[in-house]
Amino acid sequence: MYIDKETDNQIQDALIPVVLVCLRTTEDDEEFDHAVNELKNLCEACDLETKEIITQSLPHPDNATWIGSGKAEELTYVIRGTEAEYAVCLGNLSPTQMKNLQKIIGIPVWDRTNLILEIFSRRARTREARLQVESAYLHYMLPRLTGMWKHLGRQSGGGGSRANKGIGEKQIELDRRQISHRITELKKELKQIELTREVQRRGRIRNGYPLVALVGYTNAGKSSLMNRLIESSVSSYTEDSEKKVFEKDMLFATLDTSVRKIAIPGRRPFLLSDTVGFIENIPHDLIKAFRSTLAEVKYADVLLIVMDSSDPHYTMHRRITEDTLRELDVSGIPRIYVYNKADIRDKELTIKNSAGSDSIFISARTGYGMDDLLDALREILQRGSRLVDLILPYSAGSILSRIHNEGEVLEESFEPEGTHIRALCPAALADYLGTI
Ligand SMILES: Nc1nc2c(ncn2[C@@H]2O[C@H](COP(=O)(O)OP(=O)(O)OP(=O)(O)O)[C@@H](O)[C@H]2O)c(=O)[nH]1
Ligand SMILES: [Mg+2]
Repeated sequence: MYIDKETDNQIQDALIPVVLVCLRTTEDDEEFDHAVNELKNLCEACDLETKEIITQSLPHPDNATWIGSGKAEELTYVIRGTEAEYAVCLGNLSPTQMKNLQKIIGIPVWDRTNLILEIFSRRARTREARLQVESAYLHYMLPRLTGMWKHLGRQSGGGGSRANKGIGEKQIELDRRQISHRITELKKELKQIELTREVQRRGRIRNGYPLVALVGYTNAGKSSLMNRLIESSVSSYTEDSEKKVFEKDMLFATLDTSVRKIAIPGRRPFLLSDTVGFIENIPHDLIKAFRSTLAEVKYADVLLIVMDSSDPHYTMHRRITEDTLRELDVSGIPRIYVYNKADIRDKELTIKNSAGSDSIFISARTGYGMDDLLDALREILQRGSRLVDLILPYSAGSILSRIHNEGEVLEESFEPEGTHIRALCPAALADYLGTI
């Protein structure tokens, strides 16, 4: 459920006991174990304590109750024994399955989408992220309103008489209208925010910095890599280089897009964006809601696909990341595959990166492989760049700073006639310098 500030505080005080209900439709043990483990981690990220895991193997989910009515009865005993307050399901349930299962077991049922929405609603910090999550949550709620007002009938003592049923239905209709109205409002407000972002983005393009985007599975170490690069950055180049981003061993630590300027001595400055992590079967409404946040990725010059190379499932994570990128329609952007956490994978760090490869092993924690990564980045950004060698009069300060911003300065000396500069510049800048 979407939780407001007040409830959020109450929940954070204590862990809530839950039972995981895992429907197994796959033969593959490893795939299933990975999914169950991930569900447990998602619960943890939401302050829910797993008391018991119930598994049901079926070729297809049961239309009425998702796990079948026999298993649902069995679940009620487990719930009684564990005092679980929620049943968290591995999978997504239809509104009917959710309603029926809830009726049998007598406690609220959360499916995976619900759980992810809950985490997102707690983590969202910026106005945009909050509105996006609210919009995704309302879309999720709309078809699930039926049955929510049953208690109205019961409270007025009618026990299902026609008149009392009417109260609930009227309330649902009212809610539905209110929710639809709110969705329209949110859409408008988000559109406005998106326009502002677009203006900021264009401003950045005018500044000429290349944009590098960090993408990858949640918890791979994207924010840690960003912080490591911020640390190596020269703070005098930019005020916001000190602003580190939030990193934590937790699924979906990052929800908001942050962009920082990275200016490492001897290298061409670039903008780096950190974005929300991906996960398998990410709820569709959520992808839709976060599309504008992820638009940053669309405008990137290079994508750094970050993976936790110490996780046995990193190839699966890479596939999921690539599938999500395909959905975002960013197939033409050059990529570097960044195998992070090399310090766990190989404690001695004997892995060597080969020059020219698009797969780089690094450790955001120890700093291992950072130069190799920056070299790989330089190589991609230099494609199409040209060497410019000229003397600029001292009055041309703005052109000089443009070369510093957009190009990579190889040599700079101060002569009586002006600044002698040798730099690798992107084609557009080199063309412009040719005309002055
Ligand atoms: N040992 C080790 N741990 C790392 C490394 N990089 C990141 N971590 C840890 O991995 C956890 C997740 O790191 P984050 O940087 O928050 O991961 P993220 O990809 O930004 O995750 P989301 O924002 O949730 O998508 C944190 O506990 C980090 O300290 C590394 O190179 N080595
Ligand atoms: Mg992060």
